[in-house]
Amino acid sequence: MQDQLNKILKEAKAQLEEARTHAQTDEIRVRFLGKKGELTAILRGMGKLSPEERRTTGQMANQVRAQIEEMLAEKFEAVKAAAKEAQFRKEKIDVTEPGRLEGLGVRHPITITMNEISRVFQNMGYSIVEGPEVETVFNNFDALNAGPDHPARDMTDTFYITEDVLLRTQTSPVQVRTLLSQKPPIKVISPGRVFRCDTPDATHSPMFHQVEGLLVDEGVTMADLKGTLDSFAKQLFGTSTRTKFRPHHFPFTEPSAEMDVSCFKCGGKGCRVCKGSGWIEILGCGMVHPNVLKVGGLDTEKYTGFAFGLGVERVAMLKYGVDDIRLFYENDMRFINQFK
Ligand code: 2NL
Repeated sequence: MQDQLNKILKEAKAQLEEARTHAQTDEIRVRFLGKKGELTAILRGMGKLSPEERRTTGQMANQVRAQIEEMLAEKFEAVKAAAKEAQFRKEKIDVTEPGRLEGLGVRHPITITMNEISRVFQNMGYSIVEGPEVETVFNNFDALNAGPDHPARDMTDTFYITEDVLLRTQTSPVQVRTLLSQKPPIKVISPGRVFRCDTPDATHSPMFHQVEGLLVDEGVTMADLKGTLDSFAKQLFGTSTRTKFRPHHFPFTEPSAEMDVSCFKCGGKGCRVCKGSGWIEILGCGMVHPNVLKVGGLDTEKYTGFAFGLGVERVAMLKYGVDDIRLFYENDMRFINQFK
């Protein structure tokens, strides 16, 4: 029986050396010390022994049990530490590793151009005003002297939402709101999106951007308009830029004009950008029509003003040499990233 106990002790020791996990160790505990375990079986069989033998065997069995318990406790500690170590290894991170660089966005070329235009006018003392893209027919047409029969009001040119509500075709309705809510001197620009019922092609898009400007005060003349817009052209396209004004027609201004700038590419000699003429058409302008000033309740004998409007896409295409307006709306990063 004592041989058997020694064998059990040796066997338990051998098996525990092999054990690697908590589960394996616990299996060994059950195998040797459990109710159906080998040591328990021996203790049960001790009834047949003489009292003398029972004492010595009992003592030895208790020692073996204590030793196995001690080995088990050590092993449980060891596998616990090993498991912790393995988890640490798995979760280890290198805090010195450099971060992954997120791709930084860039400003859209239309935003860059609109900001440049706006900054020039802000430096001349103009305030920026904004308004809704969904407008009333009154603010977009009636107030701008484009009466019920004006061709621009046509269903085929304008996105109507209802009979009285539309997507603004220019940003002038923002300035109409300004005329209705502020007293002169008025000196504002209104950059923003506008909408026209056009089929897209290289030079047309149903949505594009505009910057309009309005100045109303006592004694404003065409000379103020010309001086302001000439200064604007020199700031945007370079100090050697010359301007010329050609008569034109808009319902909201009288007289009306279009302003050309000398070609910033060839300086006026004639090239591909200016189509050989040396001049590039850049904006529409004029003296605010008295009917428009009257919408703001102004005394047209006392107050006069000038206004202008330009297409941002057109300026951006000229400045950057982009030959198709649709490139601005595809958001292909290979295109957009070139304007950083
Ligand atoms: C163009 C021409 C223009 C205006 C816009 C305007 C606004 C008010 C009163 C009078 Cl509130 N006029 N705006 C004036 C002349 C021309 O835009 O070709 N835009 C792309």
